[in-house]
Amino acid sequence: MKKIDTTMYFITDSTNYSEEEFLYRVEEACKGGVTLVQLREKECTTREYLVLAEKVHEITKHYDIPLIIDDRVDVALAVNAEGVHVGQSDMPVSIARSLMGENKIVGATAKTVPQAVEAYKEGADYLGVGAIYPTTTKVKTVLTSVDTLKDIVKAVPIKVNAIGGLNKDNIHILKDSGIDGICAVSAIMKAENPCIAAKELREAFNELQQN
Ligand code: TZP
Ligand code: MG
Repeated sequence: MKKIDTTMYFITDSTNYSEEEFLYRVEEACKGGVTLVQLREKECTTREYLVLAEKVHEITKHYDIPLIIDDRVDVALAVNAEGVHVGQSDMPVSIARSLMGENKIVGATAKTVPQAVEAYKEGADYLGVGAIYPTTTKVKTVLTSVDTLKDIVKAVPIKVNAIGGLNKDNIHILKDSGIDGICAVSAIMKAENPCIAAKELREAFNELQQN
C-alpha cells in the first residue's frame, strides 16, 4: 500500500484572498506541519487552475508535502501533482485511477458505507468522510454521523479522514472513531495565523489519538 500521511490534511480555499495572500497562507500552513495539501478551486478557468496549481506545487514540493488536486485529473497530470481527489459527481475513481496510474494518490469522497466500499474497490487510496459538522466552506454536502464514519472505517482497509467544520475545539467527537486523520479548510485557511492553526490542529488530533 502507498505511504500517505493523511493526519493533517489541509484543503485550500482562495476565496476572498489575493493570490499573494493565498500563497502566503498555504506556505504558512505547510510550515505549521500539515501532512497533505489539496488545492480546491471551484470557480476558476482551467488555465487559472493550472497556473495556481503550479505555484502551489512549488511550495508543497519545498516542504515535501504531497499535493492533491480537487476534481481535475487533467490539471493533476499537467502539473505532475502527487494526486487527485474525486467526489461523487466527479470522474469515477476507477477512471481517475487508470488515468493517474498506480503510483499517484487517488482520494474519494464517501458519505455512506456502500460509497466507501465502491471507492475502495475502484482503487481509492483514502476517503474523505463528512460533513461531520455544518461548514461555512462552499460545498454541496449533507451531514454524516460519527456512527456512519465509524462504520466506514470498519468497512474499508484504506485511510479514512473526517471532514466538515472541524477545529481544535470540536474534534473530540472523533475520539475512538478509528480515523486516520482530519481534513480542514476554514480552521487553517481563515485563521489569523495559519501556521499556528495548523500546528495546534495537528497536535489536538495527535492527542486525541493517544489518550
Ligand atoms: N466536503 C465536505 S465538508 C467540506 C468538503 C469539501 C468543506 C470543509 O470545510 P471546513 O471549512 O473545514 O468546514
Ligand atoms: Mg469534487
